[in-house]
Amino acid sequence: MRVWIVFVLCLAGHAMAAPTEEEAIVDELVTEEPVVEVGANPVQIEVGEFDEAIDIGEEVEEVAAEDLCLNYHCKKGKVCEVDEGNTPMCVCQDPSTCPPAEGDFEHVCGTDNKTYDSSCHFFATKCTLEGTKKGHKLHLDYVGPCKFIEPCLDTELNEFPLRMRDWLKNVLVTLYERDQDNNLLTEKQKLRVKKIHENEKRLQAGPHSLDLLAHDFEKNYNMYIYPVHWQFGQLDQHPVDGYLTHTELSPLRAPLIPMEHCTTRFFEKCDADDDKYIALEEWAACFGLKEQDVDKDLII
Ligand SMILES: [Ca+2]
Ligand SMILES: [Ca+2]
Repeated sequence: MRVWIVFVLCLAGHAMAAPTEEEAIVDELVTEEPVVEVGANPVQIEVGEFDEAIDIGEEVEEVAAEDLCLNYHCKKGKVCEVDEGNTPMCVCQDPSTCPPAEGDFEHVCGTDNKTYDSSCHFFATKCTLEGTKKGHKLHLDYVGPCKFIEPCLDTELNEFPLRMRDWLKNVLVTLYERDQDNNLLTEKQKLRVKKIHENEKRLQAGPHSLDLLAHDFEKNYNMYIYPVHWQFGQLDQHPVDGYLTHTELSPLRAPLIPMEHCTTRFFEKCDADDDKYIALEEWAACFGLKEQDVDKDLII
């Protein structure tokens, strides 16, 4: 997952707008559900054995607590702690324990329009608001300090999918061309992209007028079907359920917003039924695919 995101964003820098942020930030954006890994082996402590040597006992318990937390993953904003019964659990991280940001590039802007030092600070703060209305509404909006983002005009909004579709296709083709040793794509994915790559009618990557992009979409519509599905599959990971949450969309959305001022409006519009999830059907429609071309089996 991480490899493609970093790569895709590198391309985003070239194809869609200005250079992008460090990969570390993007990695942070991928939220993991809490999972206890199979095979975690809790260390049993006989407290009585250390009654007479309290100092040593504390040390041993500390080590044991670390061990118990070793394979216990918490989602962003939480850290593992061991309770009195030696059970590891996820608790909210104190934002002050986050590593200090090394520069502006680590800052993130929340949907509350506040700049947070880093995504760690953001998620730790969000965790402390869990269960409240404010916490429920708070999301990481974009990478970088909060800034004025010009309103997206209707005409600009219509142009956005034209460029985004072309960009997705080019990202895939570039991944394919560079994939000799890296395994950036699976064999099944390669087979799909091979067809696009070998198609002589393919519009080569580069700056194209909107008219040309629109014309190409009409003429070579079939070439765009797979890239749109591919992108959905890359994002639909936590969990894989055919719906994108705000968090799942973040790795694509958050770095794009400061460069593309229509990003927010575009993805808001994608959620046509306004249930806060973008279903595959909604996603495909958003990119102009016909209903009959939406195919879950293309997510490979
Ligand atoms: Ca999902
Ligand atoms: Ca929806």
